[in-house]
Amino acid sequence: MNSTKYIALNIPSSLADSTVKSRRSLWRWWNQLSRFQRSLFYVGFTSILLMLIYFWPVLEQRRDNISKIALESTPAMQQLPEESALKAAAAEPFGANKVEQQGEAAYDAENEIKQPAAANEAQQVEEPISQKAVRFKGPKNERQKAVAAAMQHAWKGYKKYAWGHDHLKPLSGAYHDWFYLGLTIVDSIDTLYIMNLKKEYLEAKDWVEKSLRFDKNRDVNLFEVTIRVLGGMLSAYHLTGDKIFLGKAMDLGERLLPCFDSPSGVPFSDVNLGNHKAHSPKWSPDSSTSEVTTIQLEFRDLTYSTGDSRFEEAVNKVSEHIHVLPKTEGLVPIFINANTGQFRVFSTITLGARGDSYYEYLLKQWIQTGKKIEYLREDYIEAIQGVQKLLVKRTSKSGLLFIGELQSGARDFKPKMDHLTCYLPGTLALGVHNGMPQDHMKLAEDLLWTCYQTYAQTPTFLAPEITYFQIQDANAADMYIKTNDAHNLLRPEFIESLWYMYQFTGNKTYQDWGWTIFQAFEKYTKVTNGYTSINNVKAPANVKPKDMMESFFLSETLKYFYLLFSDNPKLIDLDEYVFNSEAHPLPISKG
Ligand code: DMJ
Repeated sequence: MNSTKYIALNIPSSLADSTVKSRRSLWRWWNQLSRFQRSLFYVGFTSILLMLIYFWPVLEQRRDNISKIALESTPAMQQLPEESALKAAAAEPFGANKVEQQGEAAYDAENEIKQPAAANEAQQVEEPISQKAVRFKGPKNERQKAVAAAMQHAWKGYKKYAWGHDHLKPLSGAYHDWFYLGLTIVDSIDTLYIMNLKKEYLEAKDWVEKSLRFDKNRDVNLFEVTIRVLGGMLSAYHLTGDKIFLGKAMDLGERLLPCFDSPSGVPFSDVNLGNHKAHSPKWSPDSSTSEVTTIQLEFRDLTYSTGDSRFEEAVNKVSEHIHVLPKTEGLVPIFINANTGQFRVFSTITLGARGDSYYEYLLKQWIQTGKKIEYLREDYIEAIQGVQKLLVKRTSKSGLLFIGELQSGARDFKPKMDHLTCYLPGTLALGVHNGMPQDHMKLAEDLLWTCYQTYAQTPTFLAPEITYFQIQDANAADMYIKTNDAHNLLRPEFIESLWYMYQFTGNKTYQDWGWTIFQAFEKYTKVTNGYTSINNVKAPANVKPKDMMESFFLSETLKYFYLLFSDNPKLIDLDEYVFNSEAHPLPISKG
């Protein structure tokens, strides 16, 4: 039998009485009003009702905005993006709401392949006129597919064990932080986009949007953060057209500016992003020469992109200052003091660590600014002459050309070459393409061959960090590797040079060299959860993994492999873009 149960409530009679009483008194009050008074009431009530209906959408909008601002000012968590949302977004074509610019769209147009029409014209109108998305269609051949798969493998391990941190430690399944800025993500974004890895790209973008914060009480290195983070954000902005990246670049640029408040204008090496205090490195009163001269492309691009002239002014001042300092045949010592603005006497001259990208950015700044700043061209030409005169030597046995170092204030020559120096053939080829002296190409080809030998002559087919060359004994081997220099950090410089040389010569041998080296990376550095630096390229049976995957492996090494293996010579057009020192492409000024 159904039975309904009730609970008895005893309402105090005083309360019940008072409710009834107040209703009655309201009715009595209404009845006592005159007809005129009641009409006035009706008019007032109806007007309020009409106003409410009219202004309701405005009130709603304001309420939305307030909650949005509140959300934005809530500290973001290191969160992984929603899988389902990302999958749905990844199904959309890149740049569907943007105007195509070049990249593969231009290549397909030349080759009469039809592109789907750009969708959603209404949204196109809202895009800034100067900013168009470049569209990439993904790997086209087996080698490119293998590189894209390597990128996905590296990304997967990073996502699983180091998400939001700077670097992955792939063996221990842990992470490493340096600046606490998610370096691997910000460095990878344009590579993911160029490879058309949509899901991964959207994961990265989502993290940047929700979790990348610069208001941290942390010291960072101006150069490293500029080439990796500022460069990464700017190139992502230029390729995708997404203003999220520009907003981040502006915020960061502002926080880096205090570095330039030194007595000489030469920047201090470090700055606290939270309290904006800049200072020299803890271990020395000096900044590295390559560091203070390898920030110009990025800061200038920030000015071009925002219209705020402070960024370009700061770095122009540095370049102009260094231009007038005394040098050795155009070559610079590797340390400079931010207070005095002078080079450290007796410091080494090298195209390797701490010197390398000074020479690279002389040329690239000249290209970026539309070949208008004459002193940059002159300084570059003088420096390459200085390299040929003072640093280039050949081995006794096979005549291999290499670039050594001058130590003790340009007095002692050391037949030692860092792998970092192998960026030079690419830069020389880029220079010749832009009208620099033709004999630079011969130097580029000879040095490229030697760099290739630093790979080919090890049993792993991977180059060591540093190689020594034999210049006194014609019977001894051309090169030797000291035990402490036998590590390989997954660096990009040689692959970078192969790409430039292939771009400007069309010689497919360079692709084949690259492919052999890519396979060596696969064999000796690939592990279950990513790729690892190794300690010994001389011991194939035990390469001694270092348990570290640097962000430049994804930003540079894999990107240059992918570009090198492309069938499309204009996948990224070197007449439109100049690559920064971390492989982030930035537009060349046409103004
Ligand atoms: C990168 O961070 C940059 O290429 C830098 O200019 C030099 N070293 C590493 C890669 O080897």
